[in-house]
Amino acid sequence: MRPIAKVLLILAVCLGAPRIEFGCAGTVAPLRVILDADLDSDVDDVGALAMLMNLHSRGLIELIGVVITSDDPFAPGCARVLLDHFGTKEIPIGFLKNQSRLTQHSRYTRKLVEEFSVTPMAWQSAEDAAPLYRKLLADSPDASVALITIGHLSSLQALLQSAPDAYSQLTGIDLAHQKIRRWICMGGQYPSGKEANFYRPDPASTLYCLEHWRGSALFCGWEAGNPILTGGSRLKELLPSRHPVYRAYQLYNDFHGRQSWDQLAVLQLLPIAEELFSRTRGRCVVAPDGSNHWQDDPAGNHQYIELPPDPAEYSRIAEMIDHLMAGEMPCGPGFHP
Ligand SMILES: [Ca+2]
Repeated sequence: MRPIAKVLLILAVCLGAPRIEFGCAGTVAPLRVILDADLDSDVDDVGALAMLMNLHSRGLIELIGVVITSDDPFAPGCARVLLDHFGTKEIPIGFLKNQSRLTQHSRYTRKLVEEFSVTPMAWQSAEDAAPLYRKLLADSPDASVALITIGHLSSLQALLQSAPDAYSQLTGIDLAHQKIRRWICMGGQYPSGKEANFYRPDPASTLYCLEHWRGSALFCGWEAGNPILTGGSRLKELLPSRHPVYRAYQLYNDFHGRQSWDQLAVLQLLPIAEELFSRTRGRCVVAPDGSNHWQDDPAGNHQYIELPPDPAEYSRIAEMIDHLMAGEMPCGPGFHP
């Protein structure tokens, strides 16, 4: 940490002020991250990807691939626009290709492709989701990858069901468990409920992934991201207007603010999340209709996050997320994965 930042942090702590300072750079080895997103109907996927690109561009993580689990044919091209804007043309994009029907239903994906692409990326040129997963994992050291899913789990199921191939002699399940150290999942409602990522459009994939996943999993439920409002006037002021993240939020609802379900999942990469959120250990049980309920178990390998008890903290978390989406970095060791 830079001396001035350290002084500011100490001052903030001493004064009991929850104020966040921004402008710090990272110094630690990067964690490898794969994002699996349904970049289409909602805009929080854009915010989550922007946060990851911020961390990646600072060397705090290494985003090794983005898997698009969506039926929007412009979603892969939109992801390409966002990644290219941050200068990361080398990050591969996967797409769930074996779908019977694709439908353009997003308020922003096609517009971003049309407005920002020199050569628009067609969905056909994206890699197929499961082979890309296999390639990325096979190229990674054991237990080195954090997987963040912020959409439905169809592509993850395809990975888990995949057979040995040229990338790896392991089955998909064995490859995933050998390489993925942490699975952070935006999905479900806790302690019980019915949330879209789990029940729409492919609840069978949720059931399959939850039944076959043997590693640790951290769930960020609907109720956690729901009161955290970002993407409003503050983000508008932080970003230049000629920016794909600015344009996505403008097209979505013209900066009227939006819940931060997906961004909370990305925030879990940072140590500060352990200070901000409590975690309950046990097991997430999913029904065939995609609804879920929680079973407490001190030895369980599932956890779900809970917001701080004081709602005043929500605005602090929202401020943090807006700045991270806008490419800024709060000061302090809690922001280094
Ligand atoms: Ca999402």
